[in-house]
Amino acid sequence: MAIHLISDLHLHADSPWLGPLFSRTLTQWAGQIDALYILGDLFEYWVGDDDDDAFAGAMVAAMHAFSRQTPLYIMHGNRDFLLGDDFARASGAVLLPDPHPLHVAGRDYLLSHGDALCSDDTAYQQFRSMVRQPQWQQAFLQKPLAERHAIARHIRGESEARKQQYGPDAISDVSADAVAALLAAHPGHILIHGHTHRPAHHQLQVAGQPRERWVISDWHDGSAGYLRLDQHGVSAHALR
Ligand code: LP5
Ligand code: MN
Repeated sequence: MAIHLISDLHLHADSPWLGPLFSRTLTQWAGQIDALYILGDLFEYWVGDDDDDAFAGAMVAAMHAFSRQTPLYIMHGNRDFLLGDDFARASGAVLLPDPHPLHVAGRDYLLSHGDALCSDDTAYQQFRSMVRQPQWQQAFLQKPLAERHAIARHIRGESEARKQQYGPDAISDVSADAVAALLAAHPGHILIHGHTHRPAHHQLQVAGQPRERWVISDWHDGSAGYLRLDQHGVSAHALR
């Protein structure tokens, strides 16, 4: 039994390596593993399943080919929370709720994108609760595609500027309290998430019990990675 997990690829057409590495990896893994889980932010941003962008179409086609051989699961990230049922049909991927429990080879895991755990980032959490409302999403999806792209690019710019301003630490990591609360609600589960771009294996204590939190690597500057779950537990690997 072997499950692979990836997260935070942020696929976009302007990168010479991201799309090709993703397609190549799918071809390599198809039929070789029991399932692939994508824990959010597969795309740089997603403005609706009706987007006719050729690059996104090619990525969706590669996923569809993969999913004919191997189960494919995907969770929303903060960049691609608008992935919907039409995307799921076209890609063959099953959309998962966040968090999602998973049992592999005798161990219990809890999968999440990770943005909901960044509870000290109150501006982001406000933004998140707005854009995750079905009525807000319906209204946004009714706007013309060009306008949606313009809004998404604007918010991306704001987000990058904000990160420059605040620097790398502070609020962009998960809050210890939010992690403890989630683990306390799921006794015995090993937490796996992405989003923070701080790949690591954390061992912590919650309510006097030893617990574990794995953070999946993002794909950036030509470097990429994944986690593997098998009979030995969790292991981190590089991709090329
Ligand atoms: O993504 P990243 O790593 O840069 O930072 C995230 C948080 N930022 C985001 C925003 C995404 O980058 C862009 C999302 C694009 C979605 C496209 C479709 C829908 C567009 C709808 C837009 C209204 O998630 C960042 C966190 C960081 O992770 C670390 O956790 O800090 O959060 C922010 O930067 C907070 C936001 O910047 C708050 C923005 C409020 C602006 C609200 C304007 C509403 C305009 C409405 C126009 C119709
Ligand atoms: Mn994210």
